[in-house]
Amino acid sequence: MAEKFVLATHNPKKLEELRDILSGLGVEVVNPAGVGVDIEVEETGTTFAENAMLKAQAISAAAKLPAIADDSGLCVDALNGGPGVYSARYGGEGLDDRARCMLLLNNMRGQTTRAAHFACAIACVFPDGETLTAEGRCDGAISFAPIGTGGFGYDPVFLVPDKGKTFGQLTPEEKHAISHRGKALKEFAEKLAAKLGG
Ligand code: ITT
Repeated sequence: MAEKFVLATHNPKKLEELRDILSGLGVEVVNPAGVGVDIEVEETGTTFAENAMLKAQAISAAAKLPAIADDSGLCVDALNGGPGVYSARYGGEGLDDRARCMLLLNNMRGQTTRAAHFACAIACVFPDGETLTAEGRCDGAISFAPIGTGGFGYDPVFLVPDKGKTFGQLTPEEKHAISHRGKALKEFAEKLAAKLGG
């Protein structure tokens, strides 16, 4: 029987991407609610890797199952790497994805240096305490206006220079092939396959 993993995220769009990319792995993935777990993990770490580990540890302990967490964000050079680990909370609790994109564009007004990257840390914690980790990064630039309706979060304002398109204009498959999450999960999948004896 396939081993069951809990995807330790409350972000439905992120969950969809994680499920999509992990679907080729031959493992069963469920969300926390699917195993009766409903806890909010405080992201007190200062790095993506620390926060991913905090989430995976808490959910694995609560579910008594292996848990996979993603901590990710957008790091903008002209904003000294911000919003970074604060990407989900940029501008405060009341904002939605669209408002956060507009806030970012406002804060970038007049900036000619548009370089940015997305970063993703994956942590997987097993009930026996064993851990697996992986990281991925995708370089790009901040656009001058939101373009495209695909993806989530900052996708409409993240330009991929090679493609001349934002993440918001890519199909899910095109995004996964080059994204921070796609790259981190590829590395993670290799480590997991080695652990599971694949
Ligand atoms: P969980 O902690 O429950 O997984 P979250 O959305 O709070 O959900 P993070 O703390 O990792 O997750 O914040 C990640 C934020 O970074 C996310 O809310 C987006 O705003 C942004 N982000 C991450 N990956 C992204 C992507 O692929 N495309 C666009 N924005 C992304």
